[in-house]
Amino acid sequence: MLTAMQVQEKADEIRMNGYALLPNVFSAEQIATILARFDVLLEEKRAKEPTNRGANRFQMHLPFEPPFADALLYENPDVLAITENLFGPDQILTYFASDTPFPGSSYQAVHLDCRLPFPEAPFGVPVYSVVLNMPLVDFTEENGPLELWPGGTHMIAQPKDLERLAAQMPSVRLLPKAGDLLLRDARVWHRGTPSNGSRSRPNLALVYSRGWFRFEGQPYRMKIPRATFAAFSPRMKAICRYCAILEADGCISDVTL
Ligand SMILES: O=C(O)CCC(=O)C(=O)O
Repeated sequence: MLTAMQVQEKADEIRMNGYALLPNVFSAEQIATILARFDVLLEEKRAKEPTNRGANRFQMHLPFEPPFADALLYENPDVLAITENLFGPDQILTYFASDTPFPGSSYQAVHLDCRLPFPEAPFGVPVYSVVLNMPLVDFTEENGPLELWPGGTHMIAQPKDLERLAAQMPSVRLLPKAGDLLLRDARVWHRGTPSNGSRSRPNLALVYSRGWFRFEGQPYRMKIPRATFAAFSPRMKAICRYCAILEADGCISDVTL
């Protein structure tokens, strides 16, 4: 567990730089179990659907079930302490998915993961949405690491010529290890890079936001099995209040608290 001072430091890193790393959260055994199941699901998807994030790159929603739905991931005390420091007590979890380049993938366009509440304003507002990434393999220079533009891109208006500006600004290619967690402000400019690795490079993604923030144009809703939701802590139930409940018969219901 992080100390109160460490939580403050990590939250401030996100405020200032746009991201922070939490090293060694998951063991090699836990990662191996998650990766084995992940590879099966993604191969099934690849066999029946075209790529949905450019050449040899897949976005895939994850079922809220083991081994993915592990409280160490979705209710991680350090992560929630950091997001609570950033957001205040009211936060929501609305996204549980993954991004995976395969060898032969190319550069993505530089992008933000959420819209800006005041797009016309020349300056940013405090952090309101954070992506939690969980690499399932070590990121290396070869396997298409995530490239970020830290140092303030989350705090400015979204320029029309994002790609041109990004080319003039310093970026970092993050190389977290499998088992580490990455927290990044959803506004930070970023892109996936080309992979020449020996296998795919899965990166799980969860999104936590202030209670009032909504992603637009997302028909997708996280579905949590009824029994899993019933076993949640009161805090986690509130965090998941905009998710859907997956009933035993496959029907979907709204959450009632
Ligand atoms: O490469 C990654 O892990 C993230 C990719 C990404 O930003 C996206 O697909 O929107």
